[in-house]
Amino acid sequence: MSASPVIHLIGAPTDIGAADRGASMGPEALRVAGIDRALRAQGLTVLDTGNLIGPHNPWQPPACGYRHLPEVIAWNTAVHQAVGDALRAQALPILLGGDHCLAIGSLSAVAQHCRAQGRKLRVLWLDAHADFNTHTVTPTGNLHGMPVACLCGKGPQALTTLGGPAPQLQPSCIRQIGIRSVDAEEKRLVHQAGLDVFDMRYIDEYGMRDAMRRALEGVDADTHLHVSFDVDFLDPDIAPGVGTTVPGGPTYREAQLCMEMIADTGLLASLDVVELNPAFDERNRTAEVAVDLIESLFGKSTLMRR
Ligand code: HAR
Ligand code: MN
Ligand code: MN
Ligand code: MN
Repeated sequence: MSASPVIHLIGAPTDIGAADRGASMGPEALRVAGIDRALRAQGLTVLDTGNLIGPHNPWQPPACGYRHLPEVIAWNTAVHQAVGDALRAQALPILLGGDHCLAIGSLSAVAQHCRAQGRKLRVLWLDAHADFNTHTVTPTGNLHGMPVACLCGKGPQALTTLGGPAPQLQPSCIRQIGIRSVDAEEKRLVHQAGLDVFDMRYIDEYGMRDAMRRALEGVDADTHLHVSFDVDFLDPDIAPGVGTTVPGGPTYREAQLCMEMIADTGLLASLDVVELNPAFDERNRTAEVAVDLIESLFGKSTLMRR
């Protein structure tokens, strides 16, 4: 990443892969909470590219283990294109979701870009969930529970090959942080893939600092760092505005430290902000917390750096 890239905000107003309606309002809630102003206050140049367009949510039951697969493919194709365009323009894309299925589109573009540039990739997946279900084991058919599996090559071909031949990601480049809700069969698949998971048990025992130090181990100037920030990563006490709250998540301070330690690397090169659901929020406070945390992710610190 060059010294101070232009940031492209890319709105993807859809809840096509989610269990609840409402994440489609996420991009606007983040704008209302002042995401562009907050980033500009850090001295960054921000271009809001507006919202992508895609199919409406038909709200149908799963078919062959997937809900809304054709629509999920359409949205992810649009996201893949937009994120790829931003990266080719040497901008830093921030995907404003939308539900987490959209990470298939963004990370397939990031992975493809890294392959083309010969850069290493490290993905930090901040989430309460592992998102490693497949159509045979998913309890719901919701594709927001499947993006990591799809990116690792397990999923419908139209999604696994969005950035070229599958898989888009090697499990070895992924670090999951904050995990505390994994389905029984999904757990088996996570172990099988050998994902590196810093779950809440780990954070309780060793602290966020140690988790992040280890999650960032081995990144260097040749590393593209991607953060996929599922807002349900945060404890529901500070972030009620998501569809699938899970108690026992990181506190405000733990989440700040997580973001600050990522900022300290200076390597952040792309970001997803997903699963924010204003229909469940209280006076937009979850969006405001998300914007606070994003400020830290881009280097805001309370005091001068030591
Ligand atoms: N594991 C459950 C399922 O697959 C719930 C997944 C919820 N996912 C998100 N994104 N909210 O992390 O249906
Ligand atoms: Mn998720
Ligand atoms: Mn989640
Ligand atoms: Mn492409």
